[in-house]
Amino acid sequence: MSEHQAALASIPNEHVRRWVEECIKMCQPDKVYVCDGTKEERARFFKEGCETGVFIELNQKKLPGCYYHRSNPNDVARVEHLTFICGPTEDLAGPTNNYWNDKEAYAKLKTLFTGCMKGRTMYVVPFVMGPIGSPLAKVGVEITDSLYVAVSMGIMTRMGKVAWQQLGDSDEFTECLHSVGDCNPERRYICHFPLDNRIWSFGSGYGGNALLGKKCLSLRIASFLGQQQGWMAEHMLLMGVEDGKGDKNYVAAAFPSACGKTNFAMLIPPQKYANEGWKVTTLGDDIVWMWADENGRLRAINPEYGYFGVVPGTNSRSNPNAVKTIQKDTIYTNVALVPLEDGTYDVWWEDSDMPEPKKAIAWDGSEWTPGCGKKAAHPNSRFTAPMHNNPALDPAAEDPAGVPVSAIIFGGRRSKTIPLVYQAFNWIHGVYVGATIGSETTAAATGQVGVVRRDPMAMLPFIGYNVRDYLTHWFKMRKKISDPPRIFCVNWFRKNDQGKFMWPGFGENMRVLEWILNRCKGRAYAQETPLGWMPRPEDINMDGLDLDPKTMQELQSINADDVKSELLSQQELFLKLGGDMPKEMIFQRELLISRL
Ligand code: GTP
Ligand code: SPV
Ligand code: MN
Repeated sequence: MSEHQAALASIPNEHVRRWVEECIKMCQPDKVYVCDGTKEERARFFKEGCETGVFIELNQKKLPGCYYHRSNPNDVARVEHLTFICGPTEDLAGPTNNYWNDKEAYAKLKTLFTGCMKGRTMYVVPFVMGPIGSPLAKVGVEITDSLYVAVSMGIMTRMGKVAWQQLGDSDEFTECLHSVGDCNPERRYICHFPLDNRIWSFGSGYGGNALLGKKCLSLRIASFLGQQQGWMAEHMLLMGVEDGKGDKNYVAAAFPSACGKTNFAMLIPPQKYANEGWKVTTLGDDIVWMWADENGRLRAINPEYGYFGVVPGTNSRSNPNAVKTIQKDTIYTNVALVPLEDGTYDVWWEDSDMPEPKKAIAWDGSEWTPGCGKKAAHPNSRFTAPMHNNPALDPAAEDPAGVPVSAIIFGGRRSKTIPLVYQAFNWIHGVYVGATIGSETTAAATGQVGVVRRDPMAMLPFIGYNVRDYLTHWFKMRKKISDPPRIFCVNWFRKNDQGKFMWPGFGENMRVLEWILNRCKGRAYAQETPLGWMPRPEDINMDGLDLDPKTMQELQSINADDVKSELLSQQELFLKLGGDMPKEMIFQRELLISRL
């Protein structure tokens, strides 16, 4: 126990110390280690991890500082059916979350956590979400028995001593308790206690279930705090756009998991735009916290410090900035390993720049050869990379004051019905548009892939409280903002009858972004449609893009029958909320019906 005492004594905050002491008693680790966030510590962690099989070192000439990690094949995505909002009343969780009575949840999880770290090391990981000194920055402390989690938290957050400085003597920190346990899906629970500012996660070592600063703290707990305190936590990217004439604007966009946030945030404008001086810079690729400043401007920060991005499909045509970002100091999880002649390893995935290897080790550890009928990389394989690796990082990415937001974009993955782009008539209509977004499910969460579901603001799995209060909060935010951002809806994923994407996407999305920004400035033309304001095909700049005008017309077409079916499928959300649906939502729905 004396070693444990020494670790405890090194924790400068007495509230954290007391909590860690309780967790030691419950989890009974062999060792306790308090992370300091230094480079030396990270090097030690990787060395240790390579010795114990947590990490595999990649070829350090080609990929300096890069390591491979494989999670359990039963544990490669978020588990929404095992994710709970816990509290004294079911009303806290609302109709879109799994609810668990807090007393029962604590009781059940205590039985699992008791003794779960015997023979293991407990890592105590202090971290800050948000730029240091930002009015919204939040401190969390994660206790985990996973070395992979401790290392990843060091990339994804501002981790170590800096968190003790930010916290001082305060007791305002999120308690994040995590154990991989025996990684059995039957004993896997991701529990949030918003009223206690506490997260207990057991039985998973995968990203969103285990890196508790990310979805658990920065979206579920933060969205609850935001509602209480008058700010917003959203599943959004944040980007800067310069137009070459000295004008710079910031855009936030919410797309569901694996629907294009990282790619859009790192967009490189097509040649024609680059020639004119257009430039896109990244502030964040997954999470945004927003508040109204003293002048009534909506300002935004990215609480994270790194990117946990989808690997398959990442190449120098789709996302050159991401390719550059993951050349050093990156963890690759669940891609394929390629043994090299000198005994070292490279990585490979579907749609990468590298030619298909003759032989590889697939994401699940099995042998892989071309044409063997299975994927080499898991569709939800990920990179974990420091944001400072991004050559297009925005200079304001660490500004505690954040950036003003000119436009908010909602989007989904829709092979049918939804046009390329339209603008909401106003904030209230925009909230309705965001709230009724539908999207085809992806491999980022376990379960069926490709089924359309309602995903309000791309936050369905991440709203940490009642969706009724969440939507009301969106409507209410309008009163705090003097000149609200304009709101848009986009869909990069519409397909033709042959099942091919009609829109080239990626860098070419710049053309849609230009129209969006011009609309914000009152400079671009739009026509009124039942859905909202839409560009005519000639209002989207097509210089240098070889796209049939007919395709463009199809991309923007609205079929009244399809929109009626869409209205009917929105019913799913309305029925779930029943009498709790905010009246603004009902009015907007009626208005849309009458426009049709
Ligand atoms: P999370 O990290 O899960 O929140 O995902 P994300 O929203 O950041 O998605 P990401 O940018 O990683 O993209 C997911 C998938 O969508 C990748 O396979 C991309 O290749 C694909 N994708 C992204 N943008 C586009 C686009 O403009 N057009 C098409 N057709 N596919 C895209
Ligand atoms: C997502 O699923 O939206 C992600 C990955 O960004 S995870 O961190 O697992 O949530
Ligand atoms: Mn995400």
